Amino acid sequence: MATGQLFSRTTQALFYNYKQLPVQRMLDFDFLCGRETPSVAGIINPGSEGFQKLFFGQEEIAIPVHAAIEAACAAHPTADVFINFASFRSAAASSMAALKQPTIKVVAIIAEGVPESDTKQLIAYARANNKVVIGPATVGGIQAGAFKIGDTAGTIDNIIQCKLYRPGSVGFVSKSGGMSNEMYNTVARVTDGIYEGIAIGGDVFPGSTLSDHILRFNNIPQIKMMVVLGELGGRDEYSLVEALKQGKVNKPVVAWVSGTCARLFKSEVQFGHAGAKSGGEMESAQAKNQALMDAGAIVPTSFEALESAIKETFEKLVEEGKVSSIKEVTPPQIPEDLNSAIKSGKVRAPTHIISTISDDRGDEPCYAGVPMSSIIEQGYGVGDVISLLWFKRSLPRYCTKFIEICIMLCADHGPCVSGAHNTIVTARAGKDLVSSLVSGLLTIGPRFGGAIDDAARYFKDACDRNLTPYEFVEGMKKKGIRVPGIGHRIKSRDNRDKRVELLQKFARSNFPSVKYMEYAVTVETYTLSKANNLVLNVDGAIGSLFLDLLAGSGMFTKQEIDEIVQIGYLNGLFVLARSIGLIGHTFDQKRLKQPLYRHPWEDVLYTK
Ligand code: Q5B
Repeated sequence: MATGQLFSRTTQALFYNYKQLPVQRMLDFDFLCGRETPSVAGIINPGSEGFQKLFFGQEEIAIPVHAAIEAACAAHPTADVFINFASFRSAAASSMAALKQPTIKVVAIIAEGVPESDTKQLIAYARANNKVVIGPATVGGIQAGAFKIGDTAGTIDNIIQCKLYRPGSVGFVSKSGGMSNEMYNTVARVTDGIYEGIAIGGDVFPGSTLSDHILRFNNIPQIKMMVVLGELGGRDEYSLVEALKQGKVNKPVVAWVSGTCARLFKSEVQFGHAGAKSGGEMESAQAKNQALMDAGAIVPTSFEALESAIKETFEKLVEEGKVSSIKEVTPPQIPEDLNSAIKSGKVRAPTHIISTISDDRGDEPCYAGVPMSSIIEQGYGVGDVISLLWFKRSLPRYCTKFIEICIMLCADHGPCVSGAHNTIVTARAGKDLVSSLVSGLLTIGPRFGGAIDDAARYFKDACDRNLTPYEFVEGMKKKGIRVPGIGHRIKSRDNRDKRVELLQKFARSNFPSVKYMEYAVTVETYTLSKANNLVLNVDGAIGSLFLDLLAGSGMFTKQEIDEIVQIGYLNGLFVLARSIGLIGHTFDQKRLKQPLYRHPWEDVLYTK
């Protein structure tokens, strides 16, 4: 194991297996300590690359993300700490890969439950190559005012309370990460604070031992005394006993081995950590405390007395002039995250989007306030869903049935119409479903399926103004506008559009009034007097009938009807309906394995 200092104010780490919170906590600690560079140089997220945005104080920074350990080490050759947040299944392999990198000096393994045989191999490799493993099953460690591993020391509030943003004179090592938080607090209360604290982890075979760190602390001039918190089980504390006996430690060591209560139990007790079980007498807390005391450590009579033992030891050092007084600094305030500030009611922030038709935040999604379970249980149809999401209300059944009829009748009109043709050509060019679908949808407009809104606008205006069909059609002609919803390329007086007839039939028997549709029919009668193909087409039929639905259902105010017509909701019916057919044409072409479409030369008039 390396001797002396592991970390400094310029130490940088590579963080393996990205977890947002511990990385952000490291960066917040950096800011608190006034570090100039972030302590996380790079993130390794197996298989993905790029950048991860995080905060360094108030500033947002982009930390590089690497797909592999080797690439990360090559990109950040000065980052010598590897913080491994992999699961217990992959921690050993990734830790070994990191140890094998020449740039990595320290590997901290957070996972609990790493197989002991794997840990032993890591330990052997690290010792042979003069590297340090902290953990497994550790929260990590901290050098006050300089560098922190992951979640060590908990929240920013705790770090500030424990004065970990600036160095003190105490080196601390424990097995337990949870207890190290407690001890940082105790040490801060009765001394000038922590210089470095390490939790070695509670496994039977820790990557580095209590004595490894005590011997290292002994070589760090800024550390004036050491505190050790061991626990029952295992024999780790005895290597410290040996080091003390051999005179390898010349600074005061205050030690306590917890778990003295194990004797109160009749059978063997397993505490929280894998290694914390009362084995033979030698592994008991009492035996280890006694051995440490015999070897020269300052051992209190109970855990409660540990605080005063630390206090007395520190005060003695002060009296002896071995500790120089620390210059207190006020740490900067960490800007609070917007989300937590909003949650606690401290700030308000404007939203960027307003939405009124659906909400997925509760137990189940709601459409216009109607929960999904009601929609299914009460047998709603597509027409009901459309009325909730488009019109924000439940419409009477005859209205939603009419919407469904429109969808069914307009779902497809064969392969030769503009939309289907485009979709077929696109699908045959090898494009995907969405591309093929939208290429067909993009043909919808005033000449193809997209005249419903304009038909409704013009028929409404003319009918509301009581224009005769003659006044209306000739007035439009004067303006150079063809009446939307009138005329068809293949349908005529003698070859009526069945869809129009079906819609009219349904409306005549179900709608309270078909005033607008009847008006459109009188317009058709007039235009048919000019040419056979100037029939009321499907756009005109839907446009005029929807006016009747809006006006006759009693579900819409006059202003709402005007708004619906003015915004233009009704082409949506054709877009929605025809998507069904266009998707079908895409699948059809793919199923038939049709090759690239090329239009025949013979079908083009080449002219100058
Ligand atoms: N006049 C209709 O050309 C026509 C008038 C008008 C009032 C009008 C031509 C045309 C495309 C229409 C069409 C599709 C052939 C709607 C849909 C979905 C689809 C599609 C699919 C599916 C007319 C002669 C006289 C003149 C004009 C007057 C003309 N148009 N008056 N309103 N609209 N349009 N839309 O015969 O007094 O004599 O001077 O083809 O098909 O999109 O199946 O494909 O489901 O997929 O050359 O169904 O416009 O007429 O120009 O000689 O005019 O009629 O003012 O009056 P013509 P012209 P006057 S369904």
